[in-house]
Amino acid sequence: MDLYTYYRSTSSYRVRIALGLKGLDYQALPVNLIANGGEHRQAAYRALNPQGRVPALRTDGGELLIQSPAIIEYLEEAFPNPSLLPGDLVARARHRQVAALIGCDIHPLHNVSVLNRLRHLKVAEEEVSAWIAHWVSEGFSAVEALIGDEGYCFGTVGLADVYLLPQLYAARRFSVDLAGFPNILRVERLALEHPAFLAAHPDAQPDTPA
Ligand SMILES: N[C@@H](CCC(=O)N[C@@H](CS)C(=O)NCC(=O)O)C(=O)O
Repeated sequence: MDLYTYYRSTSSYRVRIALGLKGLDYQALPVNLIANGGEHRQAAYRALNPQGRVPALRTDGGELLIQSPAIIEYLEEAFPNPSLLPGDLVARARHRQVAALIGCDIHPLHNVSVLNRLRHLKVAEEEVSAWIAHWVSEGFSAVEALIGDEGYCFGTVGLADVYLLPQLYAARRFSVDLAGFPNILRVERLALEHPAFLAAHPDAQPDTPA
């Protein structure tokens, strides 16, 4: 499989973790979101992905898939073992609610194009930072209450953790105060010792700046 990815893209990071947890090999094809106005905006990439965002995954069958939730679900269904979800239906829904909270209600509000839109509207840089901190803190308050108090988000590693670690990376990058989130920080400490999370980390990618 080929993964169109950018080292510090949180959506790409999710897919890299999912691939790692499932022990799947892939070739990383970096797409630089910053250089030359963004390679993701150029015609060659848009011909592959009409939305012009990362990640995108080319399956072994040659199909091009976009949107990290769809890609992760594809991986889960195509390669069910090890699973990212527990067997119990309610427990599965608990993983998915954290994934949706992060993927739908936090990350889109600090995506590159959204922040650039704020800047285009002449919002001052400190207000942009306050905007990011507001949405991350509000979302993390809910995640903190939803996840358990030992182990990964819900005990053993799973889908919720696949979404949480990249969001934490982004929160740190934007200097969001995380002191009020002890459960979230516990999960981070555990995951940052797990080989699949380490291999997927933005600091360990082929396109990570030296
Ligand atoms: N919902 C999409 C979001 C994809 C997305 O927004 N990716 C970001 C990087 S994390 C991107 O390509 N941004 C480019 C831009 O906004 O111009 C997913 O989960 O795959």
